[in-house]
Amino acid sequence: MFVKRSLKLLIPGLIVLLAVAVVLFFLFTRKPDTPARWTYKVVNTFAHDTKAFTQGLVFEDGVLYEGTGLPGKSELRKVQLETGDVLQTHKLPDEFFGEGITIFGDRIIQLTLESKVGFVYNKETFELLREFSYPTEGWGLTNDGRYLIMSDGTPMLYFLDPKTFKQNHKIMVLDQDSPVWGLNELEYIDGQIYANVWPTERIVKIEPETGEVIGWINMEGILPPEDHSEPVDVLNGIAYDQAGGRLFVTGKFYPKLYEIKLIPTR
Ligand SMILES: [Ca+2]
Repeated sequence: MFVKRSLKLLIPGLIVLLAVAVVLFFLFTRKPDTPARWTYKVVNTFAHDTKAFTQGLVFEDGVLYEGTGLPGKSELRKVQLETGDVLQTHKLPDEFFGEGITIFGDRIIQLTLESKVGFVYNKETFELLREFSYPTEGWGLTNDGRYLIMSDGTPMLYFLDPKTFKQNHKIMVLDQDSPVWGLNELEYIDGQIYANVWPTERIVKIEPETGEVIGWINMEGILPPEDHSEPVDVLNGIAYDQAGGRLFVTGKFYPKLYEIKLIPTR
């Protein structure tokens, strides 16, 4: 009698345990989800300098900071959002091809394409404070508040110590097991990394812990045909206004900079 009663109690418990085990098995052994898809809506359009070969873009305290590329034409700039006016510049020596920028505290950090040299500036004065080196090419740059995060055109993202500029760790960006090549300009937004994918009109959203692609933003048509004046180049440059929740994008030599909203398509 006692055994029967125990079994009566035990069996439902075992069934619950089995159900939990099955759920856990599928949760932890499943393949990565198909990435989400977004398109965009332009909510504001601003002027952008058609001489700016945009390689880095950041928004902070009401102004844009922009890093531009090409030898002899590379600069660090402070730009007024509303007018596109260049408020402050620092020109790089002619041999350097400027790349991604990020703001970390009171400093601005800027990469270069093939020189394997990065520059650290005073955010207010643009005074060059120091240089550092890294072993790869330099493409995009952002930070998560703890590490600098850089791309080099491969599927890798490198997490650098912001004081020593040494690599702490790296991740490979995978879209359901396929490496995503051409990771370019970067922006860290609310715990996710957004990256322009060179030379496309797509932005990829990345999970920083694993490198898993969690979404694709299709930016096709962002530059209307009437604005395709030569020598307009590719979409590049993502900046986020944390306080205002505004997302900005532009491109190399683009005449416009856009504030966009993301629209899920599935
Ligand atoms: Ca950026």
